[in-house]
Amino acid sequence: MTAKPKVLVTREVFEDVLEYLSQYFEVTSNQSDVPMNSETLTLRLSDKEGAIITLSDRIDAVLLSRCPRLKAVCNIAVGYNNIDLEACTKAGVMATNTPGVLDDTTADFTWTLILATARRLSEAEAYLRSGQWNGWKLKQFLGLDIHHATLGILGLGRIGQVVAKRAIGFEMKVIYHDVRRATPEIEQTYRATFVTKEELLSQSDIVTIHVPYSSATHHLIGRDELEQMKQTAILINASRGGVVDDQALIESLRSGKIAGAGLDVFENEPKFNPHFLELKNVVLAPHIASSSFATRHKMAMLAAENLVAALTTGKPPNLLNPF
Ligand code: 8YV
Repeated sequence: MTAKPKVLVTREVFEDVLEYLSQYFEVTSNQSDVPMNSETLTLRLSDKEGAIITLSDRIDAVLLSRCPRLKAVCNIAVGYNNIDLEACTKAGVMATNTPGVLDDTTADFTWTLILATARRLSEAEAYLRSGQWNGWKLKQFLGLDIHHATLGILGLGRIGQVVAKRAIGFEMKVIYHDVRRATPEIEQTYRATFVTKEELLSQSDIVTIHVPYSSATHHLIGRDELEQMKQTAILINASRGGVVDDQALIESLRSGKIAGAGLDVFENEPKFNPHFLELKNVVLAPHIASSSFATRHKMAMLAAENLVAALTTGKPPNLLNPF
């Protein structure tokens, strides 16, 4: 009997996912969930053929040069900016992600941020919890109406489309900008009108971002873009840290150039810019947009299925770098 291939699961996952992987592989897991720095990750991967990884595990040329047996790295995430795809291809390593299974849940959370930010929920709750509430006031925590407002979606991909679909119930006007214009069918289905980035920024009451992070989208929203937004508008980011220039956003929120922001992602997670904490007009979440029980389970299982397919057939369903 030949020995089973050795694989590493870098973070805690559901037990049934480990059981499934164990049918095919000799699994080293990390159920104690201690994050690994890049040296530890490299050492643990040096004798492995495959890995289930997450966004905090950086896979680059240096690591790959020290892990000669590695054939597949399978992200538990749809975003894959933690993986240097070119380096993987050069090293003959398959890389996969988990598209599709998290669209609804991530769009739902985007709406959680939109509503909470527009209606100033974090600020109002903090006020109540601190014992300051001493009576009803007509002008207390006046917020922004979502219904019939203009929603600007930057990136009308899988998640952006579901966000647009939810907007129909709020009878909103939906505009979008993307590097590629959507087909007329998609525009019709989601009742979304294509506009330039400048038009989107200046017309939207809510700007919500749904683009992947890359050098092309680094600081897609910076000082200039924030200047173009309405003073009454809010910015929502449940995509990736780095797409927004956090320092510029903090300055805009502080000076009232825009009304508020709802953020699930930050530059330098988890060590985000502490000045966010001083601001009342921001709703903050620790990168949990896809975190429903069902969806995180689907993501982990899909990553495991990708790894099994990669190491048994060489054809994982969500291969990012065909070669
Ligand atoms: C994940 C995400 O929870 O899928 C993504 O790209 O940002 C989140 O859904 C996270 O990346 C875990 O690796």
